[in-house]
Amino acid sequence: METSRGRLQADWRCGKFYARRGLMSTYKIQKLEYDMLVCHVHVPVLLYLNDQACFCSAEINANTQTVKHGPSVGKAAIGGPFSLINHDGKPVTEKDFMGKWTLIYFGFTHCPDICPDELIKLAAAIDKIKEKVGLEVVPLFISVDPERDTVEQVREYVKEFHPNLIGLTGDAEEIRKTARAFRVYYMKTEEEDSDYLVDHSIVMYLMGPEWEFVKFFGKNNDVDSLTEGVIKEIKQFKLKKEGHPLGT
Ligand SMILES: [Cu+2]
Repeated sequence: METSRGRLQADWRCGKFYARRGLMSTYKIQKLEYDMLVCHVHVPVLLYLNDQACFCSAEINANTQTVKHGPSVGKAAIGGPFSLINHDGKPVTEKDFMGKWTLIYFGFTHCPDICPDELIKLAAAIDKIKEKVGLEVVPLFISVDPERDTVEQVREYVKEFHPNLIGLTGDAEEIRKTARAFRVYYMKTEEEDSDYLVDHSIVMYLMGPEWEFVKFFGKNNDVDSLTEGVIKEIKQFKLKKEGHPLGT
C-alpha cells in the first residue's frame, strides 16, 4: 500500500473542499492491507506507542485481525475524563456528555481530505439514526492540532458539517492527554512554517450514556454500516442494561 504526503494547502469555498498538492514524497508501509488508517501515514489505532508511530509490519499484521473484528480491546482501556474547550469557548468535560450517546471523531481542521470525508459521513449517520430510531446521538469532533485549531477556527469548521456537531480544542497538554486516553495516535509532520499536516488515527468512538466506550468504527464503514452499527449497539445496550429494546 502506498500513500503520499507533502505540502498541502486547502480551503473551504461554498462548502466544497479544494486541496492543492505541492512537492510530494511517497513511501510504503508493507503488508498493511487494512483500511482503518490514519491520514497521510498509515498506522492502526491500536499502535499508540508513547507518541511515536511504530511501523513494524509484523505488529501491524497481528493487530489488523483484532481491529477488523471489532472492539476486542479492553473496554475500560478506551476513553476517560478530559477537560477541553468547546467551539463557543466554554470549558467542557466528559460530564457534559453524561446521559447521552456520543460519536467522537479526532482530526484537524486543516486536513485536506480524510477528516472532511469522515465528518460528512458522521453527520449523515447522525441524521439517519435520528430518522430511523428517533435517537439523537451527539456528534463530537476533537482537534489534534491545538496549535492552529483555535476556538474560532473550530467554530467555523464544525458549521460546515452538522448543526449539532460540537468541536473541541484545548491546550497541547490536554489534547495529548485526551488523545492518549482514546489511544489516538497523532503526530505533526515536518513542514515549513505553519504549513504542516497532522498524521492521525482515523476512528470514531461510540460512547454510552455514562461515558463508557461501547464500540469503534473505522474508515471502512460507510454511512449505512455506521448507522446500522450504532443502532445495533444502542439496542443491545438498552436490552442488556435497561431490560427493554430501543424505542419501547
Ligand atoms: Cu485528517
